[in-house]
Amino acid sequence: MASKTKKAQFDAVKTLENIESQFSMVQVLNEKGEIVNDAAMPDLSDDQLVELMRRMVYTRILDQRSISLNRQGRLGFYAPTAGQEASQIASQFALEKEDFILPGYRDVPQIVWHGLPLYQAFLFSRGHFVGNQIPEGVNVISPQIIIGAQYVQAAGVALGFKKRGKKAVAVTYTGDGGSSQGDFYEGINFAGAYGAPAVFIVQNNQFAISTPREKQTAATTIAQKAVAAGIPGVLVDGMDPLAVYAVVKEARERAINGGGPTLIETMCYRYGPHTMAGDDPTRYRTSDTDSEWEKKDPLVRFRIYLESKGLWTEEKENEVIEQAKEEIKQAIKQADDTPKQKVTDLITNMFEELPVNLQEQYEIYKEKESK
Ligand SMILES: Cc1ncc(C[n+]2csc(CCOP(=O)(O)OP(=O)(O)O)c2C)c(N)n1
Ligand SMILES: [Mg+2]
Repeated sequence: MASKTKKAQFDAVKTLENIESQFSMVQVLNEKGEIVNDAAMPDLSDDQLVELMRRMVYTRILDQRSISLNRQGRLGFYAPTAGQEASQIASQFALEKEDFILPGYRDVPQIVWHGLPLYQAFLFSRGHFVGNQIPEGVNVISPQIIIGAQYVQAAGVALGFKKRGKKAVAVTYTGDGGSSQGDFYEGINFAGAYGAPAVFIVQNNQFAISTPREKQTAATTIAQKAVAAGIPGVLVDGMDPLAVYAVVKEARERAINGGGPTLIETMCYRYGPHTMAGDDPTRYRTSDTDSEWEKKDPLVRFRIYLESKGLWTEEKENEVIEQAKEEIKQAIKQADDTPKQKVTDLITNMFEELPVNLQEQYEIYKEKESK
């Protein structure tokens, strides 16, 4: 006969033990620019290493210029990227052109390096429809503003690749805040259930606007959320370009070879404000924390490493900076030279066949705009 005082034969709390040991942070290049994990060192030629650095330096300049253009009123919506170059640029660097990127609003650099002309990224920032007209053969969609929505879309794109037998992956990005959204769980679960070739990246930059990571979830890591979806999860040093490249490359290989999706958490930091719309980071974080993270800077550690191999010099870096400034100038000019969008553009871009009421409005605006 069962006794009322019978002790439970299981201990649910025990399931939380030792999770950290399974999700210890992958690092290849430490803060001093030293290789600390030879086994995980990705197979990159000297030219590729230099190209990766060039893109990160370029992107830091693009961020600085975008902030300045925004302040001058020449750009609209802009979410700063400095501090996240290893997470963003090294992950895109591990992809092939046929892979499809579904970005969040902070992920403009990845889609530009994947082929979106820079002037169109600037037009997206201005809310101009030409910014959303992705050229044929550039496998990206416009940055998503709804937090996490791109995770569900990525699962769909990935399943499409699988059904068509295409050896390509869908790669999507969200933030630490995004990992609390329903869409995040639906996306990773669906892709896991269907073995869809997706790579889900969470850039954990420690804050969702002003909400710190500690308040986001009781989970010790975001990477461990993969377990519930039955897919592999990896925590990686998101300030280390070599480690980010290595884990994304591995996840891609697994996905195209039928191994299904992977969830990757990149531990990083955004140096700037959440967006240029006016939040003040000094209200929710200290300068001590800022400087702690600046010591981990991806450009600093990669520069030291490349210099020690004789692959990078100050002269080379200055060349890249000048080239970036010049190309950004050209791109903003091209955006300025694009005809202003009209109300009729809005209408015709939304509908293939106009409903009667819009047809009337279309005629009215066409008349007005012709003057
Ligand atoms: C569904 C939804 N809820 C709320 C918002 C408002 N919002 C914009 S950014 C943001 C924080 C997102 O933080 P995180 O996912 O960590 O990304 P980060 O901005 O740090 O890159 C919120 C709540 C939104 N855009 N969409
Ligand atoms: Mg965040």
